[in-house]
Amino acid sequence: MDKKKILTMQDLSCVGQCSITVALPILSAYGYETCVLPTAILSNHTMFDTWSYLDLTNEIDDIFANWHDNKFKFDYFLLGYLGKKELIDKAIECFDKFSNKDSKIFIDPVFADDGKIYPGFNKEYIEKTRELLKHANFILPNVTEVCYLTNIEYQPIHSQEFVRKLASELKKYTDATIIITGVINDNSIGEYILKGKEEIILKHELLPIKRHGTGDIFSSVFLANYLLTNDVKKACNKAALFVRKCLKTTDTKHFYGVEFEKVLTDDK
Ligand code: PXL
Repeated sequence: MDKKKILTMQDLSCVGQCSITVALPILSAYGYETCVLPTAILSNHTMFDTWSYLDLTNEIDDIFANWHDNKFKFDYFLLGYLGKKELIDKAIECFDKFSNKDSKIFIDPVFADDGKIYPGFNKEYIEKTRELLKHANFILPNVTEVCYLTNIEYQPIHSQEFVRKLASELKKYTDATIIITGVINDNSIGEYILKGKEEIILKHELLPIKRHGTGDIFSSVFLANYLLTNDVKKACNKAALFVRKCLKTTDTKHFYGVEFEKVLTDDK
């Protein structure tokens, strides 16, 4: 049988340790053939004061035509930051054209954090994201993203009742396994997972450090470990541990991301 292929579709931020520049090295280090569909080239991620943006939406039809001619299919799709609703249509087209019958779709609907929406996103994008989530097998939104997706007001402390309500509202839009990340409660950070009717609550050590790109790292490590174990709980624990190691090892002066490269060579 052919080796499995992952396709990750997200932006290429030249500087910033996020999206493709973390997904590609992480998934490759785990031994997966990882293909990329860069949706835009940014000078750096949008948490810096300024950035440039080259939109690649118009290139995608050509890329798809050649993938079609070359008969490529992908076994797993990993989506992160897309940034434009037209790209959500392209993502759905990509699943239609390049899935095989067992392909699985993992989506981190990146557009907000800490109670706030990222620059450049709006209501229409959020509406369109709900459409995208219907196609997923696994979704990994953070608490803020779920609040926007479900129209529930954000709260900084995430009680069990609050996240349970978020997940049950979100379930109206998708049959995917829901993994709500960044659940902060009782001095812990964790995930609230809803897999069918099964609820799994994971808690880990909360560090007093916050850095950009950790959500993208989480979803890549989650995917890599899910493919190894077929176990959502184990994969989440591995992803959380990886992120924690990254945060602990990152120099305090390194403000815009985490030095995940130092953790990549550790035993998987
Ligand atoms: O880490 C998420 C992300 C990815 N890509 C770009 C971003 C962000 C978050 O702000 O700006 C371009």
